[in-house]
Amino acid sequence: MKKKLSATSLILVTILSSQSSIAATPIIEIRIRDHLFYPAEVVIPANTKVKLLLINEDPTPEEFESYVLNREKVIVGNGKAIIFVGPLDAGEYPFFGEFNMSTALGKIIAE
Ligand SMILES: [Cu+2]
Repeated sequence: MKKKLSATSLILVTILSSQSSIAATPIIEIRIRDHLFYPAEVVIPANTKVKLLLINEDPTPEEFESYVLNREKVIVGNGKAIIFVGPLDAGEYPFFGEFNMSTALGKIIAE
């Protein structure tokens, strides 16, 4: 006869499996300096949710924006911001700094 999991062990399994998925989110650091992104090209694993940590080293604010990623977020001068992207299909996803569109250009490459 199939043994039923007790309520406690079921909860335990759920917590453990959620713990492992939270811990596995890769963090990618992108710095803004002199109205440029460093790195400007970010390679991430496809089909994986990642956390972008944007660090603005300029004293002026910048707005991280991407139409294809459907993301838009202001990073204050000398501030930080977090943006989650993905899971993405393999491909290229351009982003830009709306306050400095002629220089602040980058892309995420999911492979
Ligand atoms: Cu915008």
